[in-house]
Amino acid sequence: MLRYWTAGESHGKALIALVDGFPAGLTIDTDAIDRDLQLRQGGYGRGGRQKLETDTVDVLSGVWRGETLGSPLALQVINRDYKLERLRELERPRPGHGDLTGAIKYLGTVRGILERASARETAVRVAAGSLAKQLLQKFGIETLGYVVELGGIALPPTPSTEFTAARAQRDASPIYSLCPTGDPTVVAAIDQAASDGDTLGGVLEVRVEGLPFGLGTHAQWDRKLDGRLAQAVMAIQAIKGVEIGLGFEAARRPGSQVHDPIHFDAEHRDGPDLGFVRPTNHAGGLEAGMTNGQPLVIRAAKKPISTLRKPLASIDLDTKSPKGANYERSDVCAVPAAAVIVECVVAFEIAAALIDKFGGDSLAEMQARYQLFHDMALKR
Ligand code: EPS
Repeated sequence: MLRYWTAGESHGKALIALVDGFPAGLTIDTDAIDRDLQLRQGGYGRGGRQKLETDTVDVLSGVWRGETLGSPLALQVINRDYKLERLRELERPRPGHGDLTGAIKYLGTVRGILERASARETAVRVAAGSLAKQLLQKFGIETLGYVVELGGIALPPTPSTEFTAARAQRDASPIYSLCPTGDPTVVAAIDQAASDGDTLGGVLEVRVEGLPFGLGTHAQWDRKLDGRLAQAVMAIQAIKGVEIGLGFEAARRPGSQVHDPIHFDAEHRDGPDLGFVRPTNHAGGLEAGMTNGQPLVIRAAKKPISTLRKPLASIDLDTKSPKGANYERSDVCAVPAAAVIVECVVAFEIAAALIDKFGGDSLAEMQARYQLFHDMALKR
């Protein structure tokens, strides 16, 4: 069973991800993890913090001579802007952040809540997910997250771009979209929001290719892969909605316009769909909580960051009198970063499902069992 937890405050000494159940025998490429960490720090609309930080991963345990041992991996990202002990308390909670609710729930300070609620914690979720991506690549599974809408402006992905080219296009876009013609309009909208003291949200899409049949199961609710993915994505800071395939649009169409017909094409026998080709992929690669040989397509809605330079109405927690919410240094827009984060948490859940199906002690055993299943499935 592959799982992880994180620890750390936004301005504490470091962030840690403890990854448990990762198979032995994978040579870790820490440079590739660092590239994802840098991508998470980027994207147009980021604030001053990212100029202070240069996020890199330090693998503290679970490896010998660069290879995983099957024992827990502790992944660390240092906070250069460590200043937690010197930071002041906030008296005027920010609407939309955890400030008010957390301070009441824990009968404590706003600072004690916001430091952990901050999306800075996603740095180590990216480290864990980026590691998971390296396992997926051993099985020919590739993942890509990109922005499809920002500040209400649609950014339809350029159709049918091959995966490596699409990744290069995403990385070259200032807002991590696959729609170069839309980027300048969105950049201007972010500039406008910045000068208005406002913030912007958006929609992220993640596509996963090369998935075999049968990750996840129909047999029990908490092992359905769609449910696990939704939980992982929804648990990212500021995410307010998740949809798979057609998502909410499926509710508006008759069944004949929703479900993906099944054909057979012997020429496709070598592909992940084993020749069971589907002319459409409205299901987004999942049927009954299991992968169906099609690419996975999942989207997430991210609300605008709740720290506004032009503050929203709030109160002073001590006097209860009306006051504008506190302003803390923040970002105008972290939607591009969220594309990387959603990609990484999705990759982690898929790696967990892959281990559920093919075992998790060692990479070599997983690969042998994967091949055995593939050969048996071809006889079905
Ligand atoms: C973040 C670092 C934070 C914020 C942002 C995410 O830096 P600081 O608060 O020191 O400026 O930019 O935090 C939030 C969006 C939030 O809700 O708290 C990061 O590294 O991603």
